[in-house]
Amino acid sequence: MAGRFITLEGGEGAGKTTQIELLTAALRARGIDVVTTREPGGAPGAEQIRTLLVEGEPGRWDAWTEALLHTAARRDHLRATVWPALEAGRWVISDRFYDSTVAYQGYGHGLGVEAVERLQALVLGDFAPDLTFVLDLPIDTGLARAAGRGGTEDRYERMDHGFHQRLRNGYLDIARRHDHRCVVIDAAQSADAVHQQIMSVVDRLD
Ligand code: Z5A
Repeated sequence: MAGRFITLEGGEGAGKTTQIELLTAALRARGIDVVTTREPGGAPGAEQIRTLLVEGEPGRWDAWTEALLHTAARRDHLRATVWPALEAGRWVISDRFYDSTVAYQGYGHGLGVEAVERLQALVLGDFAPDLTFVLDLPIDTGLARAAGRGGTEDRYERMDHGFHQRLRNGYLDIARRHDHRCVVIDAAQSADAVHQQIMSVVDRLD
């Protein structure tokens, strides 16, 4: 069976990690060879860049520097992890991909969708996920969930409310513009209900 590339997207605390665990277990139970990965990160070089991005003061990078760092990490992630796995016929499930750059840096930080999409096309060509789940939920619910996580990777959580509102609207806009591959899921439901919806879409993949 040919490899598939599935991405999960959403704002803070949307439940991506939780859903990736459930989806991976369900696919493996069907005998599918699955690789799970994440952005920023997912390869040794990209993980080093991740540290620069998720720790420290919210204003430590300007929007373009941040977009370039995320895109550099993505190039390394694709080259070292995603493309070899897909070529080997494996399924790859990634916690975030380029829609995150469009949403966070394009909408959230105001670089604009067109500029960020041009950057992605320059670096990645026409490579795209087969299927993208956009986990959507009210901002305060997501931030409360993410706050429970603790740790030092809280740089984005500490950005202002307006940023998170632009982010949520941005994701819904991305899903509308790319409705051939994006499916919006109400992530305020129970984890099990979200999983059932995700599986019903995955079952329709040809
Ligand atoms: N970023 C960017 O700006 N540009 C880019 O191009 C890329 C990323 C690729 C790191 O991402 C940051 O980088 C990210 C965007 C930016 N912003 N931040 N922060 P990340 O994916 O590592 O960070 P995150 O989005 O904050 O992940 P997270 O907090 O781990 O959230 P999650 O994976 O979506 O959720 P979770 O860990 O599955 O769940 C969070 C908590 O909620 C946890 O306690 C769960 O048990 C609970 N949970 C999960 N589902 C439910 C349901 N359904 N009901 C109730 N509780 C739930």
